[in-house]
Formats: sequence, C-alpha cells, structure tokens
Amino acid sequence: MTSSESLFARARELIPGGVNSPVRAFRSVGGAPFFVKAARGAMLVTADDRELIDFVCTWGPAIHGHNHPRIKAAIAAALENGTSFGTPNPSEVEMAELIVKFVPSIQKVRMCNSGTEATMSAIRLARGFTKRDKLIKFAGCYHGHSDALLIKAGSGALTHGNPDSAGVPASVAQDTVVLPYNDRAALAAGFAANPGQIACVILEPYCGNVGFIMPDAGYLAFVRELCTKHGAILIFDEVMTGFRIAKGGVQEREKIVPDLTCLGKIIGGGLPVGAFGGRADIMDCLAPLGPVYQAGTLSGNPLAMAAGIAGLKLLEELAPYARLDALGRQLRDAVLAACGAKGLPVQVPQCGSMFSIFFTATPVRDYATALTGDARLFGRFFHGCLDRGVYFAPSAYEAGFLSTAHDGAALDRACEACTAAIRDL
Ligand code: KE4
Repeated sequence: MTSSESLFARARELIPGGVNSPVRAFRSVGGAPFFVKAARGAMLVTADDRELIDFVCTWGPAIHGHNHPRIKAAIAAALENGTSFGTPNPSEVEMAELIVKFVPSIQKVRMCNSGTEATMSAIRLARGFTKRDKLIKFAGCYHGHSDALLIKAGSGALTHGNPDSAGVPASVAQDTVVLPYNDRAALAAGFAANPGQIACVILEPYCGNVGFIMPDAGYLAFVRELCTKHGAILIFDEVMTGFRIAKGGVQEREKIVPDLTCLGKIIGGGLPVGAFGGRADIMDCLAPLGPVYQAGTLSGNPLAMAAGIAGLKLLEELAPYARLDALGRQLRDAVLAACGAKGLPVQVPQCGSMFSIFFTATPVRDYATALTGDARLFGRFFHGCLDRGVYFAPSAYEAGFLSTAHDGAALDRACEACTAAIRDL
C-alpha cells in the first residue's frame, strides 16, 4: 500500500480532482486528503498507518461505527448466495417491512441505489401525481445532484462555491423555486406567486448540508399546513436524518407527517442504497402500477439489504438515541467552553448524534447566516484537530456525526483535541 500522497498523485491523473465525490477533496479546508485503507468502530486507518477518530462516519451511514461485526456477518452470509439477482428477493420484503415499521408515514416504499435517486424519483412522482411542474426547495438544502435540485444546493456544491451547478439548463431551473429556510412569509409568498403550480415542497427537516441547522419552533408544522392547503406534496428528505435523529427520523421527533420521505445512508449499512416511500395513493402511481417510471438494475440489492437490515435491527436492540445525544452534548460543551475561554464567538447546533461548528456570533438559522461563519478559521480548526488524530468533515458546510462505536474514551480524546486546536487558533 503506498502513501496518501502518492495515491493522491496517481488519483489526480485519472479521477477529476483525485476524488469520486468533490467534498472529499479538502478544497475548502486546504491541504491534501488522506486515503483510508481500513475502518473499524469509531476509527479510520489511513494509508499512512495513522489512526483517526472519525466524526464523518462516511457522511452518515456508519451509525454503528465501521465494520460492525453484526453488519459484516450479515453481508458475508448474503454473499454466500450471490451478489445480485435482478429479480425480487426475500431481503427486499424484510427491508420494506422494517422501513414501514420504523416510519409509519411510509405505507409503501421503493428501494433505489442512492439518496440522489431517491429524491429525484420522489420529485418525478410528486409531479406525476399532481400533474404540476414546479417544486419548492430551500437555499442550502442538498438533496443529491439531480438537475432540478442542484439549485442553491448545500454540501459540496456550497463548499466549492457553485451552489448552482453548470450544466443545468435554464429550462429545468425555472421550475425550481428556491426559498430561505425557516422563513414562513417567504413560503407563503412562494405559494402565492405560483398558484396551483407547486407539485411539491422538498426539505431536509433538519438541515445537514449547510452545517447543521434545526427549524424554528412550529416551522415544520407551518410547511405541512401550507402544503395541505395548496395541494402540494410534502417531501421530507431524511436521507441523512432518517433512523439517526430518532428511530423514525425527524418526523417522529417533530410529530409531522410528510406525504413522501426519502431515505438512504443508514439503510444500506455502508453499501449503496436509497429509498423513497409514503402515501400508498401516491406510491401506486409508480410503474408497473402507474404512469410514473422509475427503475434500477441494483435496486434492492441483496447485499445492501442484508447490511441495512442488520443495522436497523441493531438500532431496535440498542435504542442508542439518549446515549448518542449525551455524547453530542459532551462534544458541544467542550467546544463552547474552549471558545468561551478564548473569547471566540461560536455556534454549536447539536441534536443527538448530529452537530456542526460555526465560528460566528450570529445564531445560524438559514443559508445566509450559515455564511457568516468564518470558513478560514474552520479550516484551521479542522487541521488542528486532524493533527491531533480527530477527523471532522472537511468543510464548514457539513454536519458532524457520532456513532454507537464512539465510547467515552474516544469522546474524551476528541474533546481534548478540540480544546487544544481552539486554544491554538
Ligand atoms: P447520495 O446520492 O450522496 O447517496 O445522497 C444524496 C443526499 C440526499 N439528501 C441528503 C439530505 C444528503 O445529505 C445527501 C448526501 N449527503 C452528502 C453529505 N453532505 C454526501 C457526501 C458526498 O456528496 O460525498
């Protein structure tokens, strides 16, 4: 195995930017990305044989840490029977039954292979069901990289300063209405300006792609009420928050019932996966029953299903949410204390195992206030922690994640590293 440096040099020759997903490139925090050769529990092992405490958790899927024995065994057992059949298989049924059990708003569900596919398909389904073309999304929310949703998007798009990607035709973008998150008047105005034309509203109910941002009290209920009033489909993109914020996601915690929900990450146990589901009357518009086409060679892949089923069953057994929240608060409090001691303004929004760190005195509640965070200072904080063996997301506009594999010792080490990195800023 060669070093990260030599691997990156080779990668840059053949892979654009040397990465298969832009946010991995460290472009906004500076420096060159390390390569990982192994991962287990809360730890990453780099190609340079460094061990890092991981707070990215492969961007959310690894809620049980990496290479959990139960998930590994489930994949191995499924592998004995082959990797892909292209036919219905028993594990797809078991996965559907678990998703419906965990997320009661989902009466029917369709598996796919990524969060991008899930949201892209949900938008098409909402348009087919309502026979309307326009959609409302919120600045900073990221729903994957399908054309209609790469408008004022978060995550890597925002990180690299191109929230509106090149290559998206104006004819597509014109049907996407972008509004500020947490702004009731803007949403009411958005509907009023497009009477009877809005097929759906899609949002991350808790935002994880512009940093971590939670809704104002009552905001999600307001979005629900307006969608119902205007006959628009409410889509919760819970690709990141599903099964993480609570067993039933944000919709369980906030007691809001969306019409459709998009899922991914955790339900694949680290293998490629996505899913979308919701009201049966809407889902039954999908081929082969209805006129909205959607498909996928590897949808419901038996290995991904086995890994996801094992992960969901572990969540049922462990019920880890209170413990994850306690760990998240410990990390939050350490960062707040260190910044307080230094007189450095900071916001550390946190809920359960999700958090982010904005170096700003302004409370962060939307895209505009997220941008008041000092991204350069974040880059220095990021490297200060990395030098001390702690890996946070390499962008000021991502969320941090904890897993059931993060024990007290790992959190203590991470808190010490954060404190020292902040002291040295
Ligand atoms: P994927 O197509 O990457 O599986 O999922 C897209 C997606 C959809 N919805 C939400 C709420 C998401 O967070 C994502 C993907 N999240 C990013 C992390 N911010 C994936 C990391 C990456 O792009 O490399």
